[in-house]
Amino acid sequence: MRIDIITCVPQLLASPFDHSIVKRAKDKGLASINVIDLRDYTTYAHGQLDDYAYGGGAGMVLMPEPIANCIMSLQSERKYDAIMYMTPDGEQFSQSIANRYSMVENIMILCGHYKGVDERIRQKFITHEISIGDYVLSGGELAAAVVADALVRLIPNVLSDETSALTDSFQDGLLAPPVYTRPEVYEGMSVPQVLLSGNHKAIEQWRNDQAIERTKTRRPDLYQKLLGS
Ligand code: 6GU
Repeated sequence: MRIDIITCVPQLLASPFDHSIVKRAKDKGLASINVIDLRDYTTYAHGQLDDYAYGGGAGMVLMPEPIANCIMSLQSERKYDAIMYMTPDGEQFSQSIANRYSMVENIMILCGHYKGVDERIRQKFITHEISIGDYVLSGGELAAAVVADALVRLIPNVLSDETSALTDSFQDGLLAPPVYTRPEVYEGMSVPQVLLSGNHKAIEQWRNDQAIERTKTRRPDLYQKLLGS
């Protein structure tokens, strides 16, 4: 999978993909993530990318031409399966959206900044507008990093058995059960006996019970959805 992220603040994405699972996916040749500096595509003097909003009011808007130049230049190189725009008024990102895109070849992600991008760019190019939650970030960059990370770890062969996505929270609609490692007793708190029993069936049962209990108490909304499905 190739993910191209277009931003006017590439420094914000300097290193999030150079560590851990995403780094390993890149090293294995299963993913490539490219950060593209919008300033390289500006058509205005002094690298200007934004301007005042028509109609007035606070905040700058990213102008359409540099973004269009950038998107069309990338499109001339390859076909994109999706062109996403990160925006708080987009569809809320979820594990099911991540699953849907984890199989595709090429994804472009456009990051807004300030008051966002000119509406006409959204109309002309964007296939999916995505938010990562109901709070406001300074720009789409950190949200794009969230989306890229969630997608890359789902690419086949990125995760090993030990890190399997199948046991992730949300993958089966449930929160993950609690986990423990050494020591067996920490600050007077013992690891649940069943996990030391070697009884794989009992362990599986306990984890499933815990996952259901956690979901019921912490995310009653998710639990109701499961009951309905
Ligand atoms: Cl995608 N962008 C911004 N600026 N803020 C957000 C967001 C995106 N998702 C949640 N808040």
